[in-house]
Amino acid sequence: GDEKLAAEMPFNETKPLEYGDAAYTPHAGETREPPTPLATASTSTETIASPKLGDGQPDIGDNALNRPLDRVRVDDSGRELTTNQAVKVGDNQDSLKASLRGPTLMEDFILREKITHFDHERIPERVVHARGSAAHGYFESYDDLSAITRAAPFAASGKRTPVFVRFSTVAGERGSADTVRDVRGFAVKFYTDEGNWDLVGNNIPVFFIQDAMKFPDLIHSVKPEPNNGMPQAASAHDTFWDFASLSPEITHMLMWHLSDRAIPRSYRMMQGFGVHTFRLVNAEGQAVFCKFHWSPMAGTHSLVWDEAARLAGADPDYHRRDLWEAIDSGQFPEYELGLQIFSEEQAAQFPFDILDPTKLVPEEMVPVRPVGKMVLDRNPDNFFAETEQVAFCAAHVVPGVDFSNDPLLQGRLHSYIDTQISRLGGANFHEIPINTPLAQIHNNQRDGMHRQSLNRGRVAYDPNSLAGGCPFQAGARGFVSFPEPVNGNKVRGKPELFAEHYAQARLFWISQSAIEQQHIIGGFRFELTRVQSQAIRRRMLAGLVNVDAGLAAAVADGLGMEVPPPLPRATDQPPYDYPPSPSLSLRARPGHTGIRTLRVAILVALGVDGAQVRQLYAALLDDGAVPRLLSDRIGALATDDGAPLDVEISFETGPSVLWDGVIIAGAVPTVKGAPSGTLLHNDALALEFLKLQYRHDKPILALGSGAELLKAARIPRKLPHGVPDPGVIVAEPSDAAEALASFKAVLAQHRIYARETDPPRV
Ligand code: HDE
Repeated sequence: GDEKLAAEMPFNETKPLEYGDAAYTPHAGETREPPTPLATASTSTETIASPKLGDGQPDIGDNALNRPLDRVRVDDSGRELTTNQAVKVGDNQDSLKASLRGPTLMEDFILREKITHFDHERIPERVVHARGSAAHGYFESYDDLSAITRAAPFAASGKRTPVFVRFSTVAGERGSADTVRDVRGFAVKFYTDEGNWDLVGNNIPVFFIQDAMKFPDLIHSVKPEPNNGMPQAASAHDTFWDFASLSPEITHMLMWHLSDRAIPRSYRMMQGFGVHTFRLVNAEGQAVFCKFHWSPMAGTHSLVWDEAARLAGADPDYHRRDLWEAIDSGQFPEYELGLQIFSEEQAAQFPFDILDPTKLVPEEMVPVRPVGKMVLDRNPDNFFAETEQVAFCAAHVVPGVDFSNDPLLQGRLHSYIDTQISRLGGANFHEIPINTPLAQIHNNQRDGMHRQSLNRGRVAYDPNSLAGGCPFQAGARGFVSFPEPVNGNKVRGKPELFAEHYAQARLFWISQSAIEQQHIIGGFRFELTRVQSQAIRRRMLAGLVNVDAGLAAAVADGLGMEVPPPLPRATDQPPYDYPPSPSLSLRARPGHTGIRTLRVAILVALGVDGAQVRQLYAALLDDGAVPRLLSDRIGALATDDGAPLDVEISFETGPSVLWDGVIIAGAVPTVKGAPSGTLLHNDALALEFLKLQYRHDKPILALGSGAELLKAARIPRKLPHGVPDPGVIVAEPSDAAEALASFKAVLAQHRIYARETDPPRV
């Protein structure tokens, strides 16, 4: 079967065997015409002469750009080494020399080609969002939404559209750590039947500034300071907070940025937002306003700050690895797309301006309607070719989606294409395979750096008669901008409601649980402690007074400062008094995936109860969790029942922060040479492991003599206010099954925040 098929197919064609249809084709209710297969394409190019002298249209049976990525996949297995001209290379170890000890010859084109290519391997990194990780998948519409929008992905219930999604941090350079405090990018490229639509969003629904004019200043302030290049991937420095304290419009965003939203547990466990108000337009030209929301099926979960900081050292690729491994193991990340839809008339009633990207539309004012789900089911083949070269552009929309006049969005419409031209080396970046639409491209654009398509015929202009007028204008089938009436004087300025900067910051604050509020206070304390200028700290505190007096007092206390008088407000209008919005708390979305993909360390040592460990391990695997055996060193570990355990990871390579929970296995002191009783209690790494599991609010299960290790690590069994800690579970080996069930229930909740004290007890 497969072997025969492989032998008959052109070499690169064997790649889809790895992925099957998933290589590019969505199924289940898909309505897209698949691109012309390679075979037909090559016949049509060979047999149909180019109609050079214009008796009709050039045959464009296949657009070379529109085939699936298979056409550029390369697999070296079983092949001989060649140069880039496909000349076979006999010796890849030695350069060509004039005698063995003589100088290298200029003639050595093989050496020169290899080194030259190497010299040019890097391209400029993205000026923001340089660090990212991506995956392929599909979007599936729940319903036919054609009454609301003619956008192709929503044309039918069950319709699937392929997507490529890139998650990112904003401030850090390409090699920076994943777990830093930052906004996360959430950029989705839909390869729709009607061209590419890029929904280039973030994991926070509001932004730092209100106008594109300020973006370079914002970014210059948060990036490493230009004199010494420090700090990397961090907002905790004077220039950022200087800018922030002088830009009160930033206040709402800061509340999110200092919250646990900025340290997600996983890209699979954070929301995404289109941020700006967009328009959806149906085939009759009727428009509504829309805000886009992505919500993860795995729930919204975050790290705690001390853990995030340690993770940056323990595994700088933490989020990249997490995404890759989840997809690799078949636990596909899923997100539901929701729309908040409202009319011009509704918008006019809101106490904020819908064109202001520092404001959100509370779900209590406009509910979120779930309209489809996105599944990420395939890792990229090649990080550079796909994740690095993918070019998202906020201006890439398809018929049915349109912009609003949000002045931040308007600036973005220019920026993205412009930046790709320098980053990807020219105007033909749309021909790079990952950027190429699946729909056909036909226009009179020609030439430029690295042009790949072989546009046929002598006509590259419009109007023409020599090519029968092709390509034709599509008229109403094409993109038609919503005919919004515009009237007024040219001005530089802002609408009045833009001047109110605190009401929604307060809305966010009062909608958080007590522990979330504590974390925000901790975030401000950390960042402002790093700030050296007293004046900046004071200005920031003065702004916070306008959000909440208690917040300002708590942060001031952390900095050993007095609360200053409030910053003067920019408008005389009294701020709108929003009721709390429970959906703004991370706890609003616990998720429905149980303990799937969560990583559980099982601590073992010589003398451990082997049979019990094997049972625990199997039970966790069954539930889709990722159990691993940990000890002071790896390798075979003798057990009482004769069958050795295979210890997979040591404390030094698998420190506590890499695990979502821990099980301490009990001892059965019948193994020859094993210490009797407590295992690992002399190992400071094991004790530290437990302390950090506790400090980072993770569940701990101790079986049998494992309880002794808890004691040695001084782990309290009770919460600060005296009730038993549901996440410190101690049981006799005979009750292991019941204890494991309690452990799993707590693990599915991720953290026992009620443990936290300031400073920490453990
Ligand atoms: Fe971006 N942004 N941005 N941004 N942005 C870029 O484009 C820009 C903004 C976002 O994974 C750049 O290809 C301006 C808001 C994401 O490749 C650049 C302004 C939101 C990504 C750029 C904004 C975003 C980018 C850098 C204010 C959330 C990464 C490299 C007017 C809605 C996409 C590139 C990826 C990337 C400009 C504000 C999201 C320079 C001028 C608001 C997720 O074009």
